Amino acid sequence: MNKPVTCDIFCAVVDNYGDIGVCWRLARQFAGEHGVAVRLWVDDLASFRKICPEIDPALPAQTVRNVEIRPWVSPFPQIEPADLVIEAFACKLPESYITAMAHRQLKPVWINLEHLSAEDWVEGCHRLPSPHPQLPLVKYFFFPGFTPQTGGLLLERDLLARRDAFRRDPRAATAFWQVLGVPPPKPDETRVSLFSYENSALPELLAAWAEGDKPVCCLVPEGRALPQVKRYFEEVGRDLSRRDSHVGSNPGLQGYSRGNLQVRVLPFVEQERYDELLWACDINFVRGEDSFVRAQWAGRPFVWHIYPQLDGVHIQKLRAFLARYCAGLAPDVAQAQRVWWEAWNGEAGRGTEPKIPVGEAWNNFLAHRPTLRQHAAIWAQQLSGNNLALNMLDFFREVGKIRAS
Ligand code: TRH
Repeated sequence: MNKPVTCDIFCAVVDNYGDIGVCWRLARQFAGEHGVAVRLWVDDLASFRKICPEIDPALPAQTVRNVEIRPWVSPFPQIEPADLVIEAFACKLPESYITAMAHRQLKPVWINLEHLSAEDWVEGCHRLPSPHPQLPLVKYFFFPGFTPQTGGLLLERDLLARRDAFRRDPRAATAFWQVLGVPPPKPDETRVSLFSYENSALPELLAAWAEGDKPVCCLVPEGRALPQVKRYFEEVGRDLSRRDSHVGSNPGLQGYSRGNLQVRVLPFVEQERYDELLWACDINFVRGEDSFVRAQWAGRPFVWHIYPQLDGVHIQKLRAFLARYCAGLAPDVAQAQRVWWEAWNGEAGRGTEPKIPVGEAWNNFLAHRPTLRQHAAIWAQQLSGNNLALNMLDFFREVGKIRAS
């Protein structure tokens, strides 16, 4: 079989939106670009609805963008397994489904899609087989990543062309801001989108923006960083929400201001629209996994708030990415990038970089904006040659040949 005709993707939502964000993107790409009949099994349709408002969590089955969406319930229904089975982030398939896979005459290609990491060991583990201890089945580990020896990154066929068309046409951004109810940027303003977890560096950064000599407009999607933003403005005592509550076409939009800082609270937008926000901003703050990748496709300077892990291993992952990302940069630019990213991730002064105040780290980073912008565009272009969905389909073909021989 050259191409899978059917594909089951299993997604357990551990927390936040990254698990479903990645699975939904992959499902849409297989269905829309490769004509695969995809069933997406999700254990939390309410979280799914946040990034795709068309989802009705009450339905036992629904088709959205050519993907069949099914709630992952227990007991799991008796169904014929697909040609390609994707277990996202080791979410553990239902036992009855695994048994049914073993009963298929031509066994499905079973892939465990792993989390993204820039660490070196990923290359050695990508595509490794793990035979089932009892059943005639093999599960393969598939690692996304940043080098040709990894599975690459999720990238829609037309994304970069759509991004460039959006940027070429000034009316596109104007229309986008209008729909969100946000005024277009002032000429000397820095416009940032801020999607992060709770972050101890945030109040200091807001203060630096407010006290800075150039206007900053910060767009904060509803979510985990927002209570901290609100607290900051409560403490400094300026809430714009009452006098500024009827902005553009989005009457509920909240805003705050102090000094040179304007903050606008954005509703969580549909996943496809989130890209436009990244394209339209000068600098993007992103987090987790999927928004981190999308900021790279946006080809603009960005800042990553990595998903914090209790044992601190996330810092190794952060540094592994920084090492790759900064490789082509002049030493002073690389240092400004590293110091600022470490400060944003609560690591100021703990690594090899000097400890400096958050505002200073930001200003040094900002001072290199033209170079970082150029670098971000080149980086996106370089990464775009290694496409995760295409690699998975190639892998299916290769494993298929082994199964048939
Ligand atoms: O939400 P995240 O923090 O998700 C994850 C999960 O916590 C997961 O368990 C963890 O393993 C992983 O991080 C590392 O961040 P992420 O990955 O960026 O996912 C957010 C998704 O939400 C992404 O698909 C973009 C989408 N999104 C929208 O659709 N609209 C929006 O307005 C915004 C801000 C985001």
